[in-house]
Amino acid sequence: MPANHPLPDELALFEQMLRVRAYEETIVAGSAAGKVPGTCTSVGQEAAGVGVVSALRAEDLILTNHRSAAHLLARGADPGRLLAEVMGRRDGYCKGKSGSLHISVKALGVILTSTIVGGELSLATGVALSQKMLGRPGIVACFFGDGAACEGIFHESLNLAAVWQLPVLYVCENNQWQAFVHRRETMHRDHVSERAASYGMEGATVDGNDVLAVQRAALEAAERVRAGGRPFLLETYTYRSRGHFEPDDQAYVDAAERAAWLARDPIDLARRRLIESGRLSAAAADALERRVRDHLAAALAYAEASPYPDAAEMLTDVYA
Ligand SMILES: Cc1ncc(C[n+]2csc(CCOP(=O)(O)OP(=O)(O)O)c2C)c(N)n1
Repeated sequence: MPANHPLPDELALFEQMLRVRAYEETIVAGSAAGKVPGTCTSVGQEAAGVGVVSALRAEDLILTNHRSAAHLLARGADPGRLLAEVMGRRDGYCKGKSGSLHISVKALGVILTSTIVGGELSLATGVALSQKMLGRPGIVACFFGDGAACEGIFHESLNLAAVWQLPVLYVCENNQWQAFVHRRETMHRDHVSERAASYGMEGATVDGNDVLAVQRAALEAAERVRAGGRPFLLETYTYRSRGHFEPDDQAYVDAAERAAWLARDPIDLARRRLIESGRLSAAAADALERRVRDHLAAALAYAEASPYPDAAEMLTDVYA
């Protein structure tokens, strides 16, 4: 069952973030070693993804983008099957045919990953229309970046969802980067959420590195979508700590800006808060981290042991 019943508490959120970080670091190390194809990681954005997904219900649906590990793992995806998918193996969630950029896990309500930047925006609007027409209870959570928010499809999708009163929680993960371009070069304002007003929609920005703040904001936003049957634009303000994809030397990144964000690493913040409040000792936090890493090592071994699909399967389960 997808995570959120009961609502994950601070400790559970911390563990989920550790899992996402360990998963991404497995990809970073595996790609450096030539074992795993390089891909886009969400290091630094764990609180933004985990916090929002923790606020969703089992019947809610998710559409996401190329930086989707936190959404999938927080929803309950198995890291071994995700790694197998990224590595093109038969035991991957899409039998190794999607890689990380198109993965879907229908059993968990993750309808699709779009690598067409902004593609998920219009598709989420369409999925929400079908939810409404069929009288289904789940709302649709749509994750996208600040770069996608600068594309025309953002306007069309949000405008239509507002006019037709569709149950979509649009979640902009404003991680300051759009591939190799800083968002300051494509946006005059710092925040995407303020655009909601122009659609007659509610919007809010939350500190995307504070997992509890994200969970609270997402619970409130999702409740408004659920109760009012209308869209909401939530912006999680965060930072992409690593490059656009692996490998990427980040030579184009402003070192001072990166250092300032790294000092607010979401996992360090959550760990410190748990220790200061007495909920967790430093030794217990270290042990938890080791357990999560061991689990990821086993997940990688599982993925490596999974065979490649047979050549005869090349044209099955695909449209084109
Ligand atoms: C329509 C389209 N244009 C360009 C690209 C190449 N591209 C892939 S990711 C990316 C940056 C997207 O930035 P953002 O939406 O902020 O997401 P982030 O990568 O920061 O998570 C670009 C330009 C693409 N995949 N699709």
